[in-house]
Amino acid sequence: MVFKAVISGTGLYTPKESISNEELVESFNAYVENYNRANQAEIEAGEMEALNPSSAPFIEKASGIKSRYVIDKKGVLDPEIMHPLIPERSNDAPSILCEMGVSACQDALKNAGKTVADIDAVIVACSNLQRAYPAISIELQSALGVEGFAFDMNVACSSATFGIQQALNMVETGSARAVLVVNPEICSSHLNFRDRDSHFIFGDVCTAVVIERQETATSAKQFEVVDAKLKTQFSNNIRNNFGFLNRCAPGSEKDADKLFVQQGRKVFKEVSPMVANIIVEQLASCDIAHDSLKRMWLHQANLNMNQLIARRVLGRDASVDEAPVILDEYANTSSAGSIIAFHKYSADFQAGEIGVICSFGAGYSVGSVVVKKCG
Ligand code: CO8
Repeated sequence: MVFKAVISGTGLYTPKESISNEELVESFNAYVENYNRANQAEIEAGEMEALNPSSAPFIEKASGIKSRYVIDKKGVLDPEIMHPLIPERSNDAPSILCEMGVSACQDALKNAGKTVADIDAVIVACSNLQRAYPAISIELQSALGVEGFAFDMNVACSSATFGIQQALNMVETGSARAVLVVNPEICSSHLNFRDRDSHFIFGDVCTAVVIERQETATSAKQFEVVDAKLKTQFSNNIRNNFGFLNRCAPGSEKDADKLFVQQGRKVFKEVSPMVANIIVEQLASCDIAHDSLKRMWLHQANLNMNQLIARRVLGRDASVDEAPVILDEYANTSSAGSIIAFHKYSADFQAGEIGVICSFGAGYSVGSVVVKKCG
């Protein structure tokens, strides 16, 4: 059997607390002052390097980020702590990723006009999972009351689009009537807030997407999936070595490479043309002229990067209407970024209008999904 698949609804969970660049920089610079004071003798003797302060104008200019939502503001901003404080929960209580997922899924189901009885599968697709097993997706499936099956997957920032592609396969081949793809991202927990080059990059959020057969879809918000293209190419330029083998190399568990590390400039230079080429080739293979593209919901890592990609695709500068920006408010939320943009900026689409949801990041990985508004 081959069924046509549509994206019939999206959902968003946004944490209550947010941190401005100014607040983040104040905390970082307090840490720098404390560090330089504590190591003054060694620094003056040339035995240690002094740390440099961060700057809010630099952050906004280099990335386009103005603020980010976080699960725990107090821990992140305390110069003595500089990470979120998220207490462990008993095994009988829902995990925090599951809780975020329930909220985003309820929103997505409402927007799709569906109930849990219509869903056959749950995919949790995100950059970092809080435990090895049981799968967060199976816990979420149970919390929602979904029959059928669930699994977790991770392709870093491209997890959502890669998850959508898996859901499309399931719906099109008939192994599931409808699938929830869920992206709980607590990026603040694997960000090194003591690293000046990257302390401002990430935020926390959860998104969810309902993919179902076109014949069952009733939502006014439904988009036909015209094409989905995935591409990966190995790179060490974005890396996090946290994992279950860390304890087997005693003493290295707290090294900086057990958190997010990147060569930001290299990523920018290598990934931007790769993404633009993939979108251009995909549109050509779908016989879609670039001037009939209404919008690109791009991965939200860096504003300058998105403007460059959009310019290469369109052959001219893109307006914010053509390439909407949410990273000013949310920062980089890994796999959720392009879905937040789609969630917030797709209601004005008329039947037949076309857009591209495109994510890119660690791996490298690129996932590009061409969608057309249904009538
Ligand atoms: N304040 C003031 N100055 C600074 C700061 C700061 N905070 N940081 C750096 N500088 C200085 C540097 O020292 C440098 O000074 P100088 O020129 O004197 O040497 C100057 O500013 C320029 O530094 P950079 O070259 O590093 O700055 P860039 O212009 O390249 O901007 C960015 C840095 C914003 C990081 C940029 O390179 C970027 O955004 N690149 C793209 C990165 C990207 O897209 N990454 C995707 C990663 S996300 C992903 O795949 C998901 C991973 C899984 C999720 C992980 C969750 C935690």
